[in-house]
Amino acid sequence: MNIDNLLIHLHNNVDAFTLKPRHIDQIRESFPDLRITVAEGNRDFLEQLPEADCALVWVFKPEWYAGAPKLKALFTPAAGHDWVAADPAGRVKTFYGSFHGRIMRESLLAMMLYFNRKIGKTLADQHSRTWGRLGYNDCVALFNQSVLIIGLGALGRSVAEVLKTLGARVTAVRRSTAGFKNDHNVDRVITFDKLEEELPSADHLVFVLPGGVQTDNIFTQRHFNVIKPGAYLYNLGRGNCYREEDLLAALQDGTLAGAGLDVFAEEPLPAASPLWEQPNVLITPHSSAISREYIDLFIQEWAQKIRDPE
Ligand code: OXD
Repeated sequence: MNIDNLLIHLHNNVDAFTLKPRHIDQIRESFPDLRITVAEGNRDFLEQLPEADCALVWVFKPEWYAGAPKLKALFTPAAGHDWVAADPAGRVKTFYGSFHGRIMRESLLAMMLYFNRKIGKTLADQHSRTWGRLGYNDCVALFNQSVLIIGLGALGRSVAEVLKTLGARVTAVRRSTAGFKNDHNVDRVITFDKLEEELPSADHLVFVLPGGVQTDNIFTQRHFNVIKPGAYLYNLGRGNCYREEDLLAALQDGTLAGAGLDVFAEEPLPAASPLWEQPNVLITPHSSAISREYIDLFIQEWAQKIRDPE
C-alpha cells in the first residue's frame, strides 16, 4: 500500500497501549520517506485528518470519515470493532488488530494453571505457613485434558497452538466450517449447533468470541445444563455471550469447578456483582492483552500490512 502521510492518535489511559518515542523511531527506520504526525489530542487529530492518507487510532467516529478525503486506510490495535467504526461508505479500509493472541494466550494459560495447579490453595497455605503437600493429589495435567475453544478466529488459533504444544486435546467451535482451512493445532472443528453434544466431554471451555448482536447470549441455559461436571470456564472475548446469572448458578451448584473471567457484561465489573465473592472465580480487569509488547506487535503488524496489504 502506498502511503505518504501517516497520522497517529494512539493515546490510551492504559500506558502499555500508548505509543512511545521508540515506536516512532521504528516507523521512521522502516519507512524513511513517510511524513509522520503525532496528534496532541482529539482536536489536533481532527485538524490534521484532511491531509492524512493513513491513520493509527484507538477511536474513530463514523462522522469523521467526511473530514478525511485522502484517507485510504485506518488501523487500530483493538481486535474488537467496539471503538473504531468502519467507513459507512466503504471507501476507507479499516484494519483491526490480530496480533493479540500471543499475549492473551499467556493470560489464559495463567488462569488454566492457576486452577489445575491449585495456586489459590498454595497462596493460602503460604500465607498461613502451612506445608500442604498432601492437598495436590487430584491435580490434573493439561496434556491429559480436553479443551473446547469457542470462537476460532486469530485469537482462538493462537490459543490452540499453545494448548496443542502442551498436549491437550483441542476441539474448536465455529459458526460454520465453510471455507475453513485446516489447522494442525485443532484436533476437531465443530459448528455451533453441535456444541451441546461436545460440552459433556470438555474439561475446559475457552470463550474467545467477539461482541455484538450475533454473539449476544449465544451460550444459553441449555448449554450450561450439559457442561461436564467439574469443568472450568474462561472468557477472554466479550461478556455478552452468556447471562452472568447462569454462569453464577453453574459455579454455585458445582457444575463448574471454577471460572477465569477477564470480560463482563458491564465493565468495570460493578462492586455489587456477586462474582467478586464467588470463591472459585479468578477475575482480571479486561487486562489479558495488557503487556509491554502490545504496541510493538501492533506496529510490526501495521508495517507488514503496508508492505503487503494482502
Ligand atoms: C480488544 C480488546 O482489542 O478487548 O478488542 O482489548
